[in-house]
Amino acid sequence: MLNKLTNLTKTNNKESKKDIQLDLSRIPRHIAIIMDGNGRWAKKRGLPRVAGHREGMKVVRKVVKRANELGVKALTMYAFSTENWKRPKPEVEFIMKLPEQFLLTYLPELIEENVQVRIMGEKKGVPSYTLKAVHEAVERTKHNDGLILNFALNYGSRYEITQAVRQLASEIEEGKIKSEEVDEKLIGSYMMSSEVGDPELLIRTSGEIRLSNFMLWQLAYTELWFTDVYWPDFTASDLDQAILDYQNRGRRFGGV
Ligand code: V0D
Repeated sequence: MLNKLTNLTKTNNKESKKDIQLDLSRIPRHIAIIMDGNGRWAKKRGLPRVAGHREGMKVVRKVVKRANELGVKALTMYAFSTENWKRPKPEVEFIMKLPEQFLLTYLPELIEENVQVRIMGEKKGVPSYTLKAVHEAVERTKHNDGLILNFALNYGSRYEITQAVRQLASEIEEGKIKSEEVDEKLIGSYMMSSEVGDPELLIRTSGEIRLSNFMLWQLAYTELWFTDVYWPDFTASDLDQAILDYQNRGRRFGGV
């Protein structure tokens, strides 16, 4: 039986054009993305690092649009890690204003496209103006039922696991749960991403081949895809390529 196929045109360096075929019946439901290389992108152009973060925000918008067209159900984007506080204060302050910018510019489009904004991470330490913007995005899209756009903000995976263990331990102490009842499913339900489930595909841009404390529990069975492209240069066709590679891996190793 043939699955539905889509023809996409991929353009490389404005010269070579290559058709890529995506199987629309096998699109990953949940894609997680480590949006790395914004600062390096800016430096390469002689711009301040924050210019890269601003450009990176525009790419979030483009990727959401493409993912939505392809029928992806959830995107988890690593926006700010618990380690990112070590950066220079002005850079952190700039980044913390991006959610507000993002809303002002893109919220109407996101609502029109039926996107639901969600957040995962530790609220403590995040400026109130950032939380206000994020809260507004979540509130104003909570009645939508399309693509879930889940931002990991002040997120660290070991911290998340620690919280889950602490919560579980206290419920065991209180006698609400028996230790024998603790299994993988139960542990998973204590993770911040429990609503969106595990990603089938992880994308990391900018050439680093590591997970950097991102979704360690959830990535157990995930296909990992790395590219040298800096996040501000990432395009819809890079997303298509990542999904195509994911589908080809499935064909090699999956059941017949
Ligand atoms: C900077 C590249 C959108 C990565 C993308 C506060 C680093 C741009 C948001 C955003 C960031 C978050 C929540 C929300 C609406 C928008 C965002 C941060 C960084 C950290 F409800 N882009 N973006 N948040 N960058």
